[in-house]
Amino acid sequence: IQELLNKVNSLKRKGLFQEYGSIKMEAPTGTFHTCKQKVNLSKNRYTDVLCYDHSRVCIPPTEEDPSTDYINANFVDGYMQKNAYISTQGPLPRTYVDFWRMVWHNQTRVIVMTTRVFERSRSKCGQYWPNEVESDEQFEEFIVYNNSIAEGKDFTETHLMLHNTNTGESREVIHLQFTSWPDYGVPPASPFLDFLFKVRALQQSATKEMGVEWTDHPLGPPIIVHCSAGIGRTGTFITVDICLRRLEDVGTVDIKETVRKIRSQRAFSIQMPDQYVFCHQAVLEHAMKQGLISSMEQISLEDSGSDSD
Ligand code: PTR
Ligand code: PTR
Repeated sequence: IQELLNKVNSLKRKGLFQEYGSIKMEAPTGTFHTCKQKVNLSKNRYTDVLCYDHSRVCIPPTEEDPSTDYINANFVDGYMQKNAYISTQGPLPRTYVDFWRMVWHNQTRVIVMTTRVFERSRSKCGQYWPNEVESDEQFEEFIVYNNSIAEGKDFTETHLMLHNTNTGESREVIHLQFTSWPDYGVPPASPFLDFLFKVRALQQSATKEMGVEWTDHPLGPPIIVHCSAGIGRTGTFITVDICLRRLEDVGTVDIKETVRKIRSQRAFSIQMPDQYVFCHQAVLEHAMKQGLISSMEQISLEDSGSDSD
């Protein structure tokens, strides 16, 4: 971790921007055929945010629409855990049902949302869950109930009940929405870290409740993470989570390799140079809080002198 601090202090913002630039230049590691098929085009929120074929999440086709199993979502590996996450776009009204099918099919218990529904009066994500306590909404074979909402300063925790009318089963799904991430920006590190640890704690208790079926997969079913496009803020969240897990396990961090690996599963993950810099800041902030680096150390990102870019 000391190495990371030295790296940040010597590269500074400018050097990290360059490093991010070199990652961004790398060619895609797979194909994008399914997301470009005519039947699937209207299921993409952004025409330029494509979904790799090799890691895409397939949803079970239904009788009414057997032609496609497509949703703009990819499995992303965690630290020593295959498919720890699903990175996806903010659902569109025409993909709400697909989204809930994906939740059900993958046994997901925790949904992480890092955008608001509207930002600067533009729609960034559909209102795909009932957002009033004790209300419910039906999405074809699913009924989603809102059991409780706890609104904090930086994030909102909503407990949903997902009922599958085909099988008669119900599952609790926790929806965690981070509300302090400004669009075109990065969040404040401390609330972001609190949010991340809240996500982990809820995933852990949900997994414990699930019992034996997950004992050989101790971190549980995939956590679904989305923002608007499912690349910028989503990629940032996953990068920091993976890096901190590795830090906790073996005491080292490799942000560059982590981002490259995530990008090989969810194309374009981490959208802006500032988000790349933020990953470094968040990891260092956590390390300082944990006393892993001396609180006397300074993180200095700005070049001295009059250089202002
Ligand atoms: N997509 C832009 C690019 O290709 O560089 C950058 C961008 C990143 C635009 C994030 C908007 C972003 O955030 P928001 O969804 O909050 O508008
Ligand atoms: N075409 C959009 C743009 O360039 O702005 C795609 C886009 C939108 C990319 C949002 C990234 C975005 O950010 P995030 O993944 O954090 O929602």
